[in-house]
Amino acid sequence: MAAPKIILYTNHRCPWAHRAHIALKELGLDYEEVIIDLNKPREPWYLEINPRGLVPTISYNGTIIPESAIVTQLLADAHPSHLAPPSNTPEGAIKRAHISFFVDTFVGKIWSQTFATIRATSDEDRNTGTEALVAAIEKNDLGGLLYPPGSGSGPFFHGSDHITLAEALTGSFLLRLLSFHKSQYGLLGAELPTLLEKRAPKFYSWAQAVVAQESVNYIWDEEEVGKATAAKVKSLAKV
Ligand SMILES: N[C@@H](CCC(=O)N[C@@H](CS)C(=O)NCC(=O)O)C(=O)O
Repeated sequence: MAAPKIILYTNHRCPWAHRAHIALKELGLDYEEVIIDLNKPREPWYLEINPRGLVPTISYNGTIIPESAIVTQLLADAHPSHLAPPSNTPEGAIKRAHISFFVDTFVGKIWSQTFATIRATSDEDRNTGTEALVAAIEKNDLGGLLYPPGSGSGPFFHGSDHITLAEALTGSFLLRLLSFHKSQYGLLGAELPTLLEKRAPKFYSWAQAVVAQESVNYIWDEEEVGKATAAKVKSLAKV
């Protein structure tokens, strides 16, 4: 198969766009990136490409596809790999369903609580939110979803030795979840690592393994994103 011509419209500070970068790197696909400045209104040429004005959008051999989960899924489908098995066998379809449920749980229950906590305007609310975040990881049994009985012995989803679509769709959020408690950002409670280690050890060691992968962290600039996020939260609190 000829290498596809890929253009990714993106911004490295965006965790949703970051999903596509992880998949592209894992699949070893070359791509051109066009950085969209999110600090100013979208220009008409980009609104023609994506009327929602959001990143990411991909141009795959000239076909335009928006929305991070759809872009990432397209890449995994078009380039069969370790990310996800083909869906045309019952086993492959079931594995994909497990990945989808895990990602749905992560985004709906864990990231949503993380995002709410990041926007807290007092230390008290931040600490309450951090506790609720760890409680959500426990209650939704993220450890059990990651490593059900019969899993392999690797560190990734279902004990895989390498990153899967589950990690491609969650890794960018894990980078934030594992760094925003640091005092220079102050976006999550400082005790988060201790709480995770004690109450969600499987989730915590999985998350640490994920963020250590080059495919996950090659576009990540912690200081830039942490400081920009802290500044944004502060400006929103003043409104
Ligand atoms: N559901 C979208 C969310 C993408 C999204 O919210 N992107 C943000 C940046 S992180 C964006 O483009 N915001 C531009 C704006 O709101 O003006 C996806 O998964 O692709």
